[in-house]
Amino acid sequence: MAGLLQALVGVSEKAAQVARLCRREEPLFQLLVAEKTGPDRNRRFLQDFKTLADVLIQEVIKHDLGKEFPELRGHIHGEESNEFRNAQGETVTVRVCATPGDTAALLLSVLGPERAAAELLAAAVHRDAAPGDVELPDAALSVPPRDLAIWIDPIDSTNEYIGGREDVAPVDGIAPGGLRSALVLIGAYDRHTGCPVLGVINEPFFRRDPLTRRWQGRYHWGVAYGDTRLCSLSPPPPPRPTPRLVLSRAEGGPVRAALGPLCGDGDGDGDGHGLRFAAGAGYKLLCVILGLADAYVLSEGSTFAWDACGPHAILRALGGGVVALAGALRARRAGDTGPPPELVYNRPAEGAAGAERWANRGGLVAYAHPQHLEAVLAALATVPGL
Ligand code: 2IP
Ligand code: CA
Repeated sequence: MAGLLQALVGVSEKAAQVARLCRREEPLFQLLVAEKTGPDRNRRFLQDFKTLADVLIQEVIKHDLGKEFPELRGHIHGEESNEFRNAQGETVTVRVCATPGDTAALLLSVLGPERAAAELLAAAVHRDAAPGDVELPDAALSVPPRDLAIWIDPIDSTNEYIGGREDVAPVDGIAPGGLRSALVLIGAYDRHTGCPVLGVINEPFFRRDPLTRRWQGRYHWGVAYGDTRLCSLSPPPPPRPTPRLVLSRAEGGPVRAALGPLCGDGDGDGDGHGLRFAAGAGYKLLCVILGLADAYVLSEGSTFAWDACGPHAILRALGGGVVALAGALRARRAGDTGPPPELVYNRPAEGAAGAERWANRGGLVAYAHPQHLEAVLAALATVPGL
C-alpha cells in the first residue's frame, strides 16, 4: 500500500510537470491557447489540444501504474477515451510507446505539423517522475491493489488552466479563480464497496519561485482504509461557530439564499461574509481539506467520479466526508436520522450514457465536521425542488 501511495504521488508529479510544461514551452502554449487567439487552418484539432494532453497523461498513468501493479491493469479510469480523432478525421489510439521517438511519431499523427510540440510532450512522458518521497508509518496497510481501482482527473478546472490568470487575489486564503484552481486529482477506491481509500491532490501552480519565476507545485495525500486514517496534512481546525461555505459561481439563487443566513450572510450575496465562491470542483474540495472552508455545497450533478474520488479519500482520512446531496435530503425528509450515505465510485448512474454515467447526480456536500453537514442539510431541506 505504501508502494501504491508513493506511485500515485509519483504519477501526480508527472502529470503536474506536463501541466506546467504546456504553459511554459512556447510550441505547446500556443496550441493550448490557440482557441482564444482566432481562427486557424487546423481548427478541429486545436480545439482539442487540452483533451490530447489529458488523454496522454491518463495513458502515462495507466502505463506507469500498470507496469508496477499489474493487478490494477484494466481498473484505471479517467474522463477521456484514448481514441482520438485528428484533423483528417482518422482515429488515432493515443498511448505511451516503447521509446520517446515512437510516442512522438504517434502524437505527430494527431498534431499534424507541430513536430516541436509532439517531441516536447513525448520527452515529458518518458522522463522518470521524481519518486514520491512519501514516508508512511509502519501501520499495517494491507489493502491489496487487486481490490482497488483508480479515478484520474489529469487537470481539473480546465477553463482556469487555459485562461491562466496568475493575479487572482485570494479571499481569506481561497482563490476565486485562476491557475491556482487547476489541480491533478487521483483517487483509489475499493472495487467492491466503491469507497474511496487513497487520494492524492497535486497543485501544479502552487507558487512561483521568486528567483527563477518558475511555477512550483505541492501535493497532499490521505489514506482511509478500515480503521486506518493517515494524511500528509494536520486535521482541520475546530469547527468555526459560523461555518464558512464555498460554492460554485454557477450555484443558483435559492441555494445561496438558504445557505447565506447559516454563515452570517443575510441575503446570500457572498459580500465578504461566510459564502465564498471558487472555480474548480477539486479546488473547492481542497479548500475544505485545508480548513479554508468548512463545507463545499453543490446542488447540481456537474461533478464526476474523477473530480471527487481522490479529494474524498483525503477528507475521510481527516474525519470528514462527501455525501450525495439529493440522497441525503431524501433520507432526511423520510425521517431517517442516521448519517447520510457517502458518495461511492463504482456504480454508474442508471440509464445514463457517456460521461454522465459517472456524474455525481443530485449534487454533493463535502464537509470537515459532521455538525456542519447537519447544519447545511437542515438549511437546504427548506429549498423547494432540491
Ligand atoms: C470541472 C471543473 C469545473 C467545475 C465542474 C468540474 O472539471 O472543476 O470548474 O465547475 O464541476 O466538472 P465549477 O467551477 O462551477 O465548480 P473539468 O474542468 O475537468 O471539466
Ligand atoms: Ca474535472
